[in-house]
Amino acid sequence: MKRTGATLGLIAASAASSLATIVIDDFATGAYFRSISSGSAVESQAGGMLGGQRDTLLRIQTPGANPLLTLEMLIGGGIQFSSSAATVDGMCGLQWDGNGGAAEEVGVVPGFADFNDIAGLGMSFLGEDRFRVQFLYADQTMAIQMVVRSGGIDYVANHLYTYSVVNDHDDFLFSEFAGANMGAVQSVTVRFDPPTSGDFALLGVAAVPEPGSLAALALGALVLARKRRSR
Ligand SMILES: [Ca+2]
Ligand SMILES: [Ca+2]
Repeated sequence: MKRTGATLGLIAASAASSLATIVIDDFATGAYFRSISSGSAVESQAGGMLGGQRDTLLRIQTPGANPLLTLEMLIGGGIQFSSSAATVDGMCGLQWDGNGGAAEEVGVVPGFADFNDIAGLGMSFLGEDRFRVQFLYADQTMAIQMVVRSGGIDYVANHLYTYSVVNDHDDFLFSEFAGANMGAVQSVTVRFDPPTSGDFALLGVAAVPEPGSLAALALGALVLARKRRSR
């Protein structure tokens, strides 16, 4: 069994290294801590994430009694959104646009103002086929909106996500952003909107290649391992 695991691991590792996963943010840099009891906060942190900075948005939607929302990023521990009061309804957003500034959008949909006139990330994701939002946990079903900006236009996809197992993830296929030029992406934005008292933590956001080839390799390894064991 030990040998099987090692074989699988080796094959998976070599396959992974030949496929191009682009880490957008693994929350290893750009430490952050912010609590609000009213309104919203839009801020920017510098670090080794894609584009060299991340924008954060924290907003109280319905305050309830004694509202307190916190967004905290501990180095190596992911980023955590927490509602300290059971009656507060909030949301948060993360944006990578390669621009050191951040501003809040005024409108119906809470979010970031777009910097229409900048190249932004100028990023090509042509070697990948989906964005992966990696969760550490989430205590309630939440709405997740992902926005890809290219050619000065926002392409939007909406999910309703229910966390199920440890280290679960939610994938946004590029096909959900029909019309977006994934070869020249200006910015990537994710908005998390949990219901009242919702908490969640993220381990990372990445653009990953189509997993078919990796799955085929893993299956091959399994078949090989079974043959060995049956001898
Ligand atoms: Ca909410
Ligand atoms: Ca920015």
